[in-house]
Amino acid sequence: MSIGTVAAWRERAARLFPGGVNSPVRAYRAVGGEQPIMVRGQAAFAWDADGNRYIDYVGAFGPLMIGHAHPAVVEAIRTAVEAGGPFGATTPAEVRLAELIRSRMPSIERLRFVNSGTEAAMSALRVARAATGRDLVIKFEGGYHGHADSMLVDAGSGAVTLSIPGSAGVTKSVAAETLVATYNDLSSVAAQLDTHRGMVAAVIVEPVAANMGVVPPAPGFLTGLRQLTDRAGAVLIFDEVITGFRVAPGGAQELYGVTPDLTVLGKIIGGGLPVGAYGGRAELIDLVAPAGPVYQAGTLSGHPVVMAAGEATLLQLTPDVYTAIEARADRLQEGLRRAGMSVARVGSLLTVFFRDMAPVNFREAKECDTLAFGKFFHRMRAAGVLLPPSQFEAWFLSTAHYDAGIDATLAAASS
Ligand code: HOZ
Repeated sequence: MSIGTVAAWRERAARLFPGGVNSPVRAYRAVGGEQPIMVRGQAAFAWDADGNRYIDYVGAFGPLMIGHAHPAVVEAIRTAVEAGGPFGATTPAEVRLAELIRSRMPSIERLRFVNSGTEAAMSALRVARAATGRDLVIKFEGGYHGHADSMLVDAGSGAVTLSIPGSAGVTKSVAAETLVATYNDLSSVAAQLDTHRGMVAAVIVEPVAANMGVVPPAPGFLTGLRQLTDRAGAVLIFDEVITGFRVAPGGAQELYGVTPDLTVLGKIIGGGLPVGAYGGRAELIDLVAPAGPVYQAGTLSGHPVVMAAGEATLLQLTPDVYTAIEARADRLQEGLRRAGMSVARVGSLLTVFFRDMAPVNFREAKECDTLAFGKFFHRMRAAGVLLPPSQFEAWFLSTAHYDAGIDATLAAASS
């Protein structure tokens, strides 16, 4: 059976989906040119419908930390599919994955699985509002927490890529309940908390900003957030959808030694299948129905196939894996720097910024030369290296990005 060409599939997709895609960044609007149509992935490689092979740094925007089609994940999925379900009932798979998550991220005493990071962030905010009896939340300019209405205010990721950081369709009253602070600037958070004393339910933050490109937290920033939220009686929510189980076995909260009240998860815990989770202190999570009055539900939540894929993935992520992947990420970073580029990296997440210095906040990130990024992107693509198609997304390394792939990437970048 012919699989058809990239051009043919692209044309069919264009007739069906807005912008030809089912999520905006992949439409390539930020880099120009046309989106690829992908048909296969194996380890660190992905192939398009014309048979072109790429070293893949998109990594499905994060979840594929052990690469495409890892045999352990494929086997776990096959076994789970053959066992039937979902059942509209609890299964051992979700209990096992939850126990695994809790053992690596001890701040998560209890949790609830959902189907996406968006749902997880939205639900965590609902819990924070219920717990505090307050309406306002603080997020950071350029921070991305999915597409729930209240989070599409000065948002990063595709929203900044497409210059729509505040979405049409979000009511003024909802947007007004979201206050915005500057990442890496504690005084901006303190000012919002002072101005709205006793009214802020939560501060939600990506502990490593990764949707304005990768911007690491300045020393003391996360600790400062912990102190400020404690003082204000607000809930501190870490959105670890990207950093969870990636930057360290216990996520950014382990790496930086700061414990949030609630954590939002996604990506890796589904092994590449759709998933999300929110968890944290027991008394907060026990506000969720049916234990408590915060309603949140999902027919497919805790889907046994997704849980099996997530468990198989996390079981592969032993401590030595982090050492190996970081050594390669470091080599990539150093090579790119030697080629004259500004690179920010935390663990196996990195971004090449087209700016003299890697940015420390969203204002600086927006100063990047996005046209130069577009040219670089296409040069790399022509050399068989597929990067996330926006200056404002992270590159994701996997355990399958071996030295030969890093060498080929560096050769392409320096050509
Ligand atoms: N939120 C995703 C990246 N951070 C979007 C990816 C896409 O549009 O496909």
